[in-house]
Amino acid sequence: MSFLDKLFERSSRHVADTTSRRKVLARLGSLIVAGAALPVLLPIDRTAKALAAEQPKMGDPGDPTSCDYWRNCSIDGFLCSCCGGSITSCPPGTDASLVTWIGTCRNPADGKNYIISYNDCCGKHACGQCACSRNDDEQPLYRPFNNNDINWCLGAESKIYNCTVTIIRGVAV
Ligand code: ABN
Repeated sequence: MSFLDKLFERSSRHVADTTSRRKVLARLGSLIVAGAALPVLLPIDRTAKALAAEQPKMGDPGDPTSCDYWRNCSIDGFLCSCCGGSITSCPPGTDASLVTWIGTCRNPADGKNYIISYNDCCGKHACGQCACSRNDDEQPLYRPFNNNDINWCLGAESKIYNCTVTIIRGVAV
């Protein structure tokens, strides 16, 4: 075989090797897998998404500093929105308890029942503002798992109760 024949054969084989359908598909597959993994692996700030999920789609009517506000249907405590925090965030210097009282409240804007957790904020003396005691579906204290007159900070690092936030956990079905 002449030198030129060999050269052409080798370069044709190289082109065939690197552009085969199988290779192109394999590369395409790798790109798709890598593309799907990127949003999971990168440190993307998802706070906005979490907050959007936390807000009921059809509105959130009422005054969050009032005991009559719909999310407060089963609360027993001081509203953090009157204590330097908000309905969903603890005041500076306090941390939310992980164990909580759970209630189900009807949002008048869309007529749906939402599961609400009443997390106590712990670490500073009792706020003393906007004391609310609505207690829908509450049971007497001798049934402690169905009673909300409990300091949930007892399960937190600091046992000192400051106020309570009301966080939407989902729609009740
Ligand atoms: N969960 C609110 C609370 C805190 C301390 C004592 C009673 C109720």
